Amino acid sequence: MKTEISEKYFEEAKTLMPGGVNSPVRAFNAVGRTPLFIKKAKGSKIYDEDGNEFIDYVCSWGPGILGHARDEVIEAVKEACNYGLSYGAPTKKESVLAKMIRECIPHMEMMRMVSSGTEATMSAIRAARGFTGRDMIIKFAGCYHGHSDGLLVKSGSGLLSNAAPDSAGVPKGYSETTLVAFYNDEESVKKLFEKYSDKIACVIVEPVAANMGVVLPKKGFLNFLRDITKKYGALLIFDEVITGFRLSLGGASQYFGVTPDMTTLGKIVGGGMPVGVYGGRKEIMECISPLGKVYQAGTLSGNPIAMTAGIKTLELLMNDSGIYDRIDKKAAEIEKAFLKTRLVKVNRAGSLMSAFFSEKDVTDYNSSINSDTKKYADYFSHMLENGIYVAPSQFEAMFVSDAHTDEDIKKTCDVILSYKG
Ligand code: HOZ
Repeated sequence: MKTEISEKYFEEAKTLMPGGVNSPVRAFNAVGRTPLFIKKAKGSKIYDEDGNEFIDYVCSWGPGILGHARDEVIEAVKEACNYGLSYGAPTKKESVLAKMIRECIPHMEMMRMVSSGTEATMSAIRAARGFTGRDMIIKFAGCYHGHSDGLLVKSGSGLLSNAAPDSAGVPKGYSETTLVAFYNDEESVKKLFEKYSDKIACVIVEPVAANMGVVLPKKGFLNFLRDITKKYGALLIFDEVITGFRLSLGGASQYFGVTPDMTTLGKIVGGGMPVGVYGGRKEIMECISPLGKVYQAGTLSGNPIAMTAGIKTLELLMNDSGIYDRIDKKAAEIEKAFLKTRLVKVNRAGSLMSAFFSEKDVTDYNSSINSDTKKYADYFSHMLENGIYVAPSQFEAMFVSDAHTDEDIKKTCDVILSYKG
């Protein structure tokens, strides 16, 4: 596989951006390789600057549920560009997208559009604090909710690959109000509520953890979170930046039948453009300025081009009753191939999955971080050298899209089965 051009571009990028990238995991540090510089993408494939072609299972870290550059989305975006790129003023499109979201996720009675998942979770927490008048929050070790100060405590994603789950540069005061519990461990949550009962504003959780690799909630865990937050007057926030519109039209809350007070969205809801959304019960969202006293704003919030990509993407999902079954079946084929190798444990929810190089089942933070990341790096190289692009870290998810063809899936399974460890 030729990589000269990517290598040359990376050398230059390193002189301009920290680590040569604008988001750490992209640097391929966790797999000990030089990142590929991508030239274009279409359907299930991405193409790098050296002319290599790959079947892509990163899918832009989740947004690409329809595959890359789906014609209808591209046409809608092109058309919208003719009318200007940004106004910093209300548009009809914001309400169109908001109504579609509310139709799919009815508990998001009122919402705000922002420009990233990080902004959505940060703002949801501020709303929860403003609404409850309490300061403390509970998050789970290994769950990643973007890079705002108070959430970079025992975090997942790139922080796990660097084996440094807490970021430098976060003042103590910020992290002191963040309490850390363990995913799938009810006792750890109970203890925090017993100790800080009326000080806890909210529990924020990825209903399917997908930033320590994919870890599924144990039966009853999400219901337990629903009950205990209610009991103590705290809000439950589902961070569905990854699972929203991925597991079902109603996301994880529909998939598992648990209704949180607030939900955050990103990735798919922007159809490949920078969009985040936070929302929930009307009485909570009425705390947001200019109605209420919780401030949050953004020049590019509700950007018309981003709204257009989101609307078209959701329209395609909502008008296609078979899509979730199709992507589930494709992912199940890949899961079967992984299991046949007997080299990995697989966790999967619909089209979202991880293969862990672990002897034991991966059910929580500790079993995830004890996976063999060296073996993962070796598997990553095997896949890449054979034309399959998977996440460059054990702790990121694999995403299957509707654009993956039967032929793609067969090739992917063959490459997995040819890996001998
Ligand atoms: N934190 C993102 C995945 N969980 C990575 C985003 C990116 O590098 O684009």
